[in-house]
Amino acid sequence: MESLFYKENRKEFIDHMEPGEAALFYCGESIRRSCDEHYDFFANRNFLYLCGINQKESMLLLEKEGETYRETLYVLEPDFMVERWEGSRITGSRAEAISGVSNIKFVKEFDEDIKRVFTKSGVNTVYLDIDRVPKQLLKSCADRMEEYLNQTYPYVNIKNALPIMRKMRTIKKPCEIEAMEVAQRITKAGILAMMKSSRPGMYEYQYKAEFDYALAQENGVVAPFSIISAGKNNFCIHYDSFTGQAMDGDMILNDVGARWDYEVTDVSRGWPCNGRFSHKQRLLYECAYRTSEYMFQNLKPGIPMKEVDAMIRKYNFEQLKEAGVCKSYDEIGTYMWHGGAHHVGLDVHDLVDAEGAVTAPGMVFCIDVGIYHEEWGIGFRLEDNCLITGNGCRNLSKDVPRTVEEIENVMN
Ligand SMILES: [Mn+2]
Repeated sequence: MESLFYKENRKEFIDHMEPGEAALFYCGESIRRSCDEHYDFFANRNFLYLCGINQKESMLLLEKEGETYRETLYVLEPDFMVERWEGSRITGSRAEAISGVSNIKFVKEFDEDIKRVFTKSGVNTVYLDIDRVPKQLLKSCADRMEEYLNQTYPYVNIKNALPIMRKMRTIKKPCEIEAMEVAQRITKAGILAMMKSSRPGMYEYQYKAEFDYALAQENGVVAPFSIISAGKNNFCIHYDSFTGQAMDGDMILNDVGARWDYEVTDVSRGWPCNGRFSHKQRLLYECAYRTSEYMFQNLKPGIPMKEVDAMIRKYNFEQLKEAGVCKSYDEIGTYMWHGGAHHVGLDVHDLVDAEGAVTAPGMVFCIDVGIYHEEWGIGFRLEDNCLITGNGCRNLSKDVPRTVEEIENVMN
């Protein structure tokens, strides 16, 4: 992304602030796993959205004073010995070029600055990005700052930045769509590699290796998440062990994506490992395909998101009824196990304001039609990424083989 994207995002957040308010965002820290090992660092997505800096312990401070505002980005100071082990830290000039923030400081200067903000500058309210989920064990940097402020500056009012961030991230900017389109092309290469190498006897980890290899050929892209399963393992929705073997007659399910410029895709395809749909596989697959097509023909701005999910369910029920699989709508839960529409963006289940939302141009969400027929041993999902446009919608993942014919042609 260009720095202008981040600048505009910060401006948009600042427009929500009143004079005398500040906002603080954290990139996050590296979490210890065991002994001297750490989990892979994963930058806070709201922080990334506001400044594009993917470097642990970075912080962004926004202060609104009258009609003007001040932006300060804190990055870790150079440390020759640490960098010898962990790699080089971002420099001030690089951080400025990426984020468009001109006031770059070191993390060690932060404590003094915070004192100034809450004692001398007259700031009485601070926004923190607080996203607590049930059973959350670890306190985030924002949680700890909230506690610190409550103890040290009890007169400071704390507001949650999360609802504003959710709103902002709901509508994608053109550069985000462009990044997603690159990610779609890479995802397609990965899925094609799996389809082309597919054969009975192949292990799930071999499919995954094909997918990962194809992604790596595209500028070293690493899959952000992958669900790849065969046969009965398809009945575990978030299966993650990659140990099963595809036997002749099994369906392969893959629910995968690629990340480009931090934007992800989320695409699912199902296919017979032997390259030919059986009668029952085709019957079920075509129900899902017709449902998906129906959605892409009918989605447009102005539809409540709740309705989108209901449309998928109802239409797919009609298809399954016609196929003789499902008699009454009460039974649909036997074959459809999950919702069919979640937003994608910086996160795969994107942080957006979906509750009560209505489709609008620039929204990107999955149309995910899953059918699970345990008695027949057939489970798969057909999941594409839908961009709402000015008067309709566009399937961003349409180039990944979707019809029975397209899939069989690729595989044979
Ligand atoms: Mn998915």
